[in-house]
Amino acid sequence: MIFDVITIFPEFFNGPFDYGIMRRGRENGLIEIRVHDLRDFTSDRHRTVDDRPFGGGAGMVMKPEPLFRAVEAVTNGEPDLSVLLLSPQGRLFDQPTAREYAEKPRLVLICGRYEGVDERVAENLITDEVSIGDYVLSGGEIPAMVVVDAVTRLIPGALGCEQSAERESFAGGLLDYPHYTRPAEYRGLKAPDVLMSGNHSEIERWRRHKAIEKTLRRRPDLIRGRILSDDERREIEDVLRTMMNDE
Ligand code: 4HQ
Repeated sequence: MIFDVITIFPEFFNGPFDYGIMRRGRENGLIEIRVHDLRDFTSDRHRTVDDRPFGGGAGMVMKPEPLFRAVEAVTNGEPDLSVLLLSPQGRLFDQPTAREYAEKPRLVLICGRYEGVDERVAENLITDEVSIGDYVLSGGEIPAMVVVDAVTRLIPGALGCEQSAERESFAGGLLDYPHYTRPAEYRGLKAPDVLMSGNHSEIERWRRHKAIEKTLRRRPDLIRGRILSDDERREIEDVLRTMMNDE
């Protein structure tokens, strides 16, 4: 998978991809991250990428010409490419979206700054406008890194065989179960006995119970938004019953 990142701060990307799964993915040739300086696609002496908004108001807007030229240059006219714009106005980036992107051979990511890009870019150059969450950041660079990271770990071979990309939170649409390691008791705080029992089906049941319980408490929206099988419905009722009895 090739990631083309277009930014006015290319140095921002020195470092974050040099560790762990992303470093290994780059070394193995599973991914390649190409960072492009938007100012290289300007044609004036000052390498201008922004201008004042039509209609007035605060802040600056990213000019269309450098963005169009940058995308055309890095994609070389290759058709059917996904060109992502990171912006709080975008569709929320979630695990299903990451899975969809992991199937593609190439992704172009445009990092906005200032008040954002000229709407003609959003409407005619970009294929997907993507938000990483409902908060305001100073630019699209960190969101682009988030997308590259989440997509990379879903590319077959990117994780060690001992790990599973989708065992973690959200894979089954639930939060992760709680994890414990040695010592079995620390400052009087005990790890659950069941995890030391060696009974693997009991451990499975306990973990699933805890994952459902944590999801019901913290992110009931994840459960409400799901189609449930009869088995899942029974399981959730079971967890709710134990929660009621314990409180
Ligand atoms: N920004 N998810 C404003 C974001 C953002 C987000 C990026 C700040 C774009 C113009 N991007 N610039 N949240 O807050 O993706």
